[in-house]
Amino acid sequence: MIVRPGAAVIPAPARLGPEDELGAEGYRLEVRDGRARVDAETDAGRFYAERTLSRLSADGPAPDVAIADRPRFAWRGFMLDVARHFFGVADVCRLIDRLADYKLNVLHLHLSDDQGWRIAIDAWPRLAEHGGSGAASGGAGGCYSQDDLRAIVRYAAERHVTVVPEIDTPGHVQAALASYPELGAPGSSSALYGGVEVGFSSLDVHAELTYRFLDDVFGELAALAPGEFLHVGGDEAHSTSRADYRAFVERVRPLVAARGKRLAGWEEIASAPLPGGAVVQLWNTAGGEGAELARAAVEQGAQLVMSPADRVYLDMKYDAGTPLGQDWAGHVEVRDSYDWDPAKLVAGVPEEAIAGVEAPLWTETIATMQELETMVFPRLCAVAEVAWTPQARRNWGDFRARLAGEGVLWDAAGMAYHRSPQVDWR
Ligand code: TNX
Repeated sequence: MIVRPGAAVIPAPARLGPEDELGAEGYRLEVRDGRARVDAETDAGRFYAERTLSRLSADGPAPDVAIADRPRFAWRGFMLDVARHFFGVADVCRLIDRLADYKLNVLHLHLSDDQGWRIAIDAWPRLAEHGGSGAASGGAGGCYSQDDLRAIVRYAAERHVTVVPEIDTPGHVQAALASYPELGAPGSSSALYGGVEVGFSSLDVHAELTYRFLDDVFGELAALAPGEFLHVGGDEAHSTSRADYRAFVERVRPLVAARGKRLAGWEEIASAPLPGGAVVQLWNTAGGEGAELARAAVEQGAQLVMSPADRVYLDMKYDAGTPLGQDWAGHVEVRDSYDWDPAKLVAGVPEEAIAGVEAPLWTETIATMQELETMVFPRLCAVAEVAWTPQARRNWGDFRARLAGEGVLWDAAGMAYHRSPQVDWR
């Protein structure tokens, strides 16, 4: 079967043999003389077959093909930080459409941070009213109503994307402390915060009120987002002692379990005892500590989600000329996002311990949809292929040729993207 060069899909199909199982997300697709036949065991598999077919026929009738395909990893994610800058339901849904194009299946929403609280909680109304009123760098505030979040969850589910809601704890909580000062560690400020520093705020880990608060928040969130996971953050709790951090995680674990959810958290959480079924999200692998924490997580039986900042942090600048973004993890061009193997990232962390890959977009410097798209594309395509396509089938030269074809579609759709010098755009 011949696939025309410009029409090949992203992520590249796995090319299973006839005896390989399709699994929960796989499909077979055969096109002959313009007629398509799909085989799949699940709705998700049929959905991905349709995505492939729609890309194959993006610029005319689909060519004759026979594809047998399934993903390498079960967790193929994108994270949006709506706390530093807020993005409304329509913007998020537009993004979910792109996640579906590239067969990503997790939308992790970073719903709270120092700069903003973005989900209405009935039991604690000032979180939305006051905690949601600001943003980083004097940006406009905003907050999802519970109906808003339900709408996002539903739109995502229709595209086989699961929303993983995150409430960052015990640090990154200034917006909550500004709303309810009694939640703060002694000496906490109760002012709204519009800066971009991290690590200064903390819930009072010794107060019972903190756990009543989190129980209420987790309860309402669990009802809104029916996915398996609740993400409790846990990163950069620089103003919480190690002992207090551990004690805090031990108090939070049963609250998450009581809501029927599995615990997800940033890599720091692996410094505390983890519950069964936990997922630990790696971010700081280049610095060294992340590797230790990754091994600690695996020893405890947790699975890892790989988000190495120097590969997949979509807020990193592409190069020195990128006007937006940060560079603390270096510059990240599209080839950096493509040319790595999650199973080789950390010595002692094998493929079986890896749930998948996720690309976060932190939004300290990103306020509009156009800015967002410029940082996300084309790197998200690279991440999608890392997450979907077996390592042996991945090839930069082939990928960059297919990427040029996506640029044509993005131009037609009026989307913004970074015209990386590493790609021969048409
Ligand atoms: C680190 S990575 C953070 C975020 C920042 C990001 C900026 C992580 C878990 N925490 O609070 O937004 O760097 O790149």
